[in-house]
Amino acid sequence: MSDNRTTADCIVVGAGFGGMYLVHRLREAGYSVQGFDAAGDVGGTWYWNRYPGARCDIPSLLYSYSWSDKLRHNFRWSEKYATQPEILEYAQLVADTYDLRPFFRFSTRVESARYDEANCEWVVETDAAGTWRGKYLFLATGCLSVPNEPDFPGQDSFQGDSYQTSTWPHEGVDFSGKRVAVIGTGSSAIQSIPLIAEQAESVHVFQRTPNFSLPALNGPIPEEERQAFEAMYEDYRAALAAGEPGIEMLPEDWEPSDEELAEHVKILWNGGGLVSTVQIPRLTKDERINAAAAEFVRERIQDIVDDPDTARRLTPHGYPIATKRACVDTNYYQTYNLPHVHLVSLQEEPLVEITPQGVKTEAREYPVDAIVYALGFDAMTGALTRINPVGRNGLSLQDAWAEGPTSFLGTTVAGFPNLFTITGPFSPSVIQNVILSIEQHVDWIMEVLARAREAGSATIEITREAQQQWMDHAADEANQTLFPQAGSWYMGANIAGKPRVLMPYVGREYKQKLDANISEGFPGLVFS
Ligand code: N01
Repeated sequence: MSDNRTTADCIVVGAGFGGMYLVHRLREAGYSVQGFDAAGDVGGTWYWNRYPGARCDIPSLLYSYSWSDKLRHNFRWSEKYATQPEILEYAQLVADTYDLRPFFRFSTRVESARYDEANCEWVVETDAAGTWRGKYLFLATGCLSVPNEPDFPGQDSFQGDSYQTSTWPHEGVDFSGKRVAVIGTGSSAIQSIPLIAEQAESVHVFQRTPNFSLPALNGPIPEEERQAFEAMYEDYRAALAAGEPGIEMLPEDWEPSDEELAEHVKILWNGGGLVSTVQIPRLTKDERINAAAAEFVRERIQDIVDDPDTARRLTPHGYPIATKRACVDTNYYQTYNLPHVHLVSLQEEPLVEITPQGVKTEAREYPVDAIVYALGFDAMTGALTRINPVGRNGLSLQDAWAEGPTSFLGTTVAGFPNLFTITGPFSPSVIQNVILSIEQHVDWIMEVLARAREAGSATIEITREAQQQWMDHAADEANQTLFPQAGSWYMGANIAGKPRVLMPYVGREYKQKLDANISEGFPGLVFS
């Protein structure tokens, strides 16, 4: 916006799917809004993650807002799992359709925020738009938006080209004739390695922990599937609104015989993608069920990969399947059968340093022309603690979270009045379709704001007691699962020094709990 305002009712950080829906709803409700995003346009994580093969792992038809029939009818997803350019195109259509861009300043990073207790408002410092004040501050900063930066000895001396999957060059990269190293084997690497291998002269993949990856069975969406989706759409949306999964599931108390279990886990290979893991009840709770599923996937890796030694090194052990987010791939394991693709196990030969020529492990040096770092993110809390809002009594979020994050419902934090997080810690966020998580949070927030407006409240704040009750409940739910057994980014384990706690809320009926909070008059929230 080209006016000289420096105040708004609502300040929104992030122009991804969270920030866009929020800005739309706030505008509709008549608030003045100013949004900021460090990116040059809308799209959030899909603006930055442009590496080859980047796709969603939730079926595209579901990886869409449910609140707009207009968008649904005006956008035609081409494949079961959409590519990053197509998702970005969808995000741009959202911005165009609802005229959202004028409410954002792009290429503008929010660097800090402090609560001005005397005036009951947030004071936000940006790098390119000065200081802004707003009654409410919304952090729609995304769960996977702050890269885990490479920090290897010698990396600055490397004479070839270096890339990060999470900040890929917009113009793309041509690896033809190049010797390429890929460091990391999470979803980003697993999606990009087969495509990099199509171009490169050689690929060396440096793997610290083998991952479980399931075939996407991707392809164009058949017309009959599209029509079937349209036919069931209203029922599906009603199910989501009631907090139900919206897909057919086995009952949670399913107790299969060993034979039934062995038969059912085949769904991991013929179900296509992550949704198949959801269709195995108690996969992340029951050791027996999990072990059968994990063993089935291990056997498939052995079947696919020709070289027994490579197959052995690719086979995950030591943590339950789906407790690190399972990956979804197209030809990942098959790629290791190509003569120019090599797997280096960093468990067998730890990485020592990056040299001017390439990657050096304890066993040898691998000369390469390019290094792709696919090291993941400071997930779920990284973007929040980087802004590090300072709330009541000068307490910063980093200090408040020194022992681990705290939150009520994943939407608000005690000591930080009028501040809301979208898909914050202790909400399902990344454990379910994140677009759905976003909608649930924005819808709840709009109800809270309506109540504050009705009551003429200057502040909205969660009590420490209510927050603690939610945290205790989230911890109880977490402790009934196998998630704590894995060193995952869900647990903060991928970032040195980060407290270990299961950050996504893994209990059932989260939506019902949000709804109950509304219908019971927001217990725990103080409107004053
Ligand atoms: O990141 P990751 P990602 N030395 O954290 C390794 C979503 N996503 O960007 O496992 C050597 O999973 C690390 O090793 P380890 C999705 O939710 C979705 O790939 O920590 N290696 C690991 O192998 C996903 O889960 C899609 O031992 C190091 C890798 O780097 C999330 O984003 C696509 C290392 C990081 O894997 C993150 O995925 C892409 C070091 N110092 C992403 N540090 C879809 O399909 C880290 N590693 C939708």
